[in-house]
Amino acid sequence: MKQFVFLLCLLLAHAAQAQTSDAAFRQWQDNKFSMFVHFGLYSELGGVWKGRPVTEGYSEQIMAFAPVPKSEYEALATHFNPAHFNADSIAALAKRAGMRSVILTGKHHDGFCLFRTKTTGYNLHDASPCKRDLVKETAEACKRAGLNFGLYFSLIDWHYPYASPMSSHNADFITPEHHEYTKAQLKELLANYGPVSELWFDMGSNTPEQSKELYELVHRLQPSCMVSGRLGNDRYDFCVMEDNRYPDATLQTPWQTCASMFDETWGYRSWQERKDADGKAKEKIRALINVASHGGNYLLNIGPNGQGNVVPFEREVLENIGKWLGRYGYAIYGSKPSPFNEDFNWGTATRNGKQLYLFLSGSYPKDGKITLHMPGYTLEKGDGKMAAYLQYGDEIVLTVPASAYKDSLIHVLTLDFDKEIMPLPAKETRSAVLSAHNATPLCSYSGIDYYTNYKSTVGYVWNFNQILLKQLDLIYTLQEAGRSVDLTIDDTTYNLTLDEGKPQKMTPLPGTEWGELYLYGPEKGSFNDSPKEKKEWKKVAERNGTIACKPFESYWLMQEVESPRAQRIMVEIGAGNGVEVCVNGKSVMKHLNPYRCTFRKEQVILPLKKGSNRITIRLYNRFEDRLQYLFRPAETPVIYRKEVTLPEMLNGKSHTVTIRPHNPVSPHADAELSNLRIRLRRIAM
Ligand code: H79
Repeated sequence: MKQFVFLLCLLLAHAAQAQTSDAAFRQWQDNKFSMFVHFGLYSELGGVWKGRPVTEGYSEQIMAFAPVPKSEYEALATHFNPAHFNADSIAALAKRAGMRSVILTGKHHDGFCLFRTKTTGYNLHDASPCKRDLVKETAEACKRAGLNFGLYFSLIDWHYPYASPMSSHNADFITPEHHEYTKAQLKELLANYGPVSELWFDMGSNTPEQSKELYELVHRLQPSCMVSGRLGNDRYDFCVMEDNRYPDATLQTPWQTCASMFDETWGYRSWQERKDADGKAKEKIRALINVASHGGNYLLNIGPNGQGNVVPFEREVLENIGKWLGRYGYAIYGSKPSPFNEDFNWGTATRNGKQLYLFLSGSYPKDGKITLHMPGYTLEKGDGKMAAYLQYGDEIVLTVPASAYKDSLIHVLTLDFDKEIMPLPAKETRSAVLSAHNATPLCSYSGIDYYTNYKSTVGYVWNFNQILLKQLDLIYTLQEAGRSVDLTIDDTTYNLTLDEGKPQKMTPLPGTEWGELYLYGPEKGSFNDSPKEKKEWKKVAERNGTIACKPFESYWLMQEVESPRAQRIMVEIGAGNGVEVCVNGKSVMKHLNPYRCTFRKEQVILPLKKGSNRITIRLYNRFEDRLQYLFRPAETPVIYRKEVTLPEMLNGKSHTVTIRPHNPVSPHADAELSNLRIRLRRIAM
């Protein structure tokens, strides 16, 4: 058979889309901790309408949840006078809290602008007796205080007459008129207030063209302004988790968690039960540690009242956090994420140069011991008093007294090593076949809008031991054929095209038995929700069909397959806006389909174990009123093999291999490489 040996070309790395400079990324990532300020007409109502506390929804959205008639809500502007809103004292509070930037709600969903604008009279300067521009005041106060200044900007607008009507989900389509209105306001915001460190777009559901246009507009006017994930369609500089959510992994791209003091509201709520500020501060310090240890930025909100006063409880919480940062901020600022690939019960870590910082933010380890696996590192010094340190080969063992955890303060231990600490290798793969299933995924967050935003897999990394490495095979399906990938072996990146190499049939083993197909649903939710075990399965007669389905709803298919041995089988899956496949409870593939794609069929390889296997498929619908599905064994199960010969033999035992799409349209989009496998050839000695 003809041998396909491919010459490998060295890749010159360059970004697929013109993006913000590296310096802007670094500066933004160095913020670590920032202040969000939710302030607007809603602050005046403080979560109360006509004497009744509005318990539904967030208080900044009281107009929707009370509901408040539009004319009555807008009339609030005529006597809104936040005389106590003092931008300098807010900036001073941010500084005391150890925050590095302030992000103010320039315009929230209600459409009321805190800035003077020519686009509408519905702004604090022109509609209210105070005639102020709080964007200007805050931008200037931040400048004076040496803080970065950023703007929150809602992409939906309940005032603008030509926008989509108010909905229950806020992820509304943006009309062409509204898009123009947004552009006009952004031009003012980016021209009139000096440097804007980030534009925190929120909600709405842009088309890819709308997201692209706004992204480019921002960067044309202020190249260093970082754009938030909620602009959608993977057009953003930093990922944003859902409100008050935290990722469980270090991401490959800059990211942020935005959090409110209480999950229930961002805007001022007069009747909020606040209780203990020390406990709240500790909760938020833990959150900040969690975020920093995963390499993110933490944006913590305050909601001043209608007069513009900061709520004393919120002030106290921030000052408490500031005190903690005064003592232990060195372990947060300038830090890099934890070098470990796992989360621990005892707490977590960050690193900076040769120093490792351990945060005792979890629960006291049963035997008082913290064990760190750090091959190749020598501990030079552990900071005295609080713990005893010992090194046994690759293991570092700390003995920590219970008192270190009982203290009201969360303590940090510093360990000095002989050299700069790098991310430790991902778990070692012992198999000679590298696949999505034994890889460590490289993650980002990808999404069209708020409800589709999910943890994506942008690449895979493997570590393995092999003394001599010269040849490997890439094995893939028709699904990946034609794609261009970057394969990094140790420190060298090769750009390869997955062309149709050697085809090979992939027939299921005799004795593989397919059960009936079952369906469950519909169920509302975000695409990021973790798969739950469904119970009320209903048999479906057809392997392909169409079901009525509302936006934001998912259906699940369930298939049991009996396998005589462990094997991989190829199946065909058809779904609409998004799809996730789990085998025996483990997610093996998850991605959104191109924008508003109503049906997409793909080949997927599934790893089965010996005996009975349960395959569940989530069919996610964001936009349509029906959902077309397909699930069956692949009709032509063919895989392709491409032989790769390295320019020279690699010696040394331990290797790292990374695979990513070449020049992806967005650094956040899923790699869609879950079928790909890499077989390492043994070299005959
Ligand atoms: O400005 C804050 C929120 O008003 C805004 N984002 C943060 C930063 C936001 N607007 N819409 N959403 C977030 C989507 C959230 C929807 C839900 Fe809910 C949160 C659904 C359930 C909880 C809204 C609030 C509906 C019920 C409570």
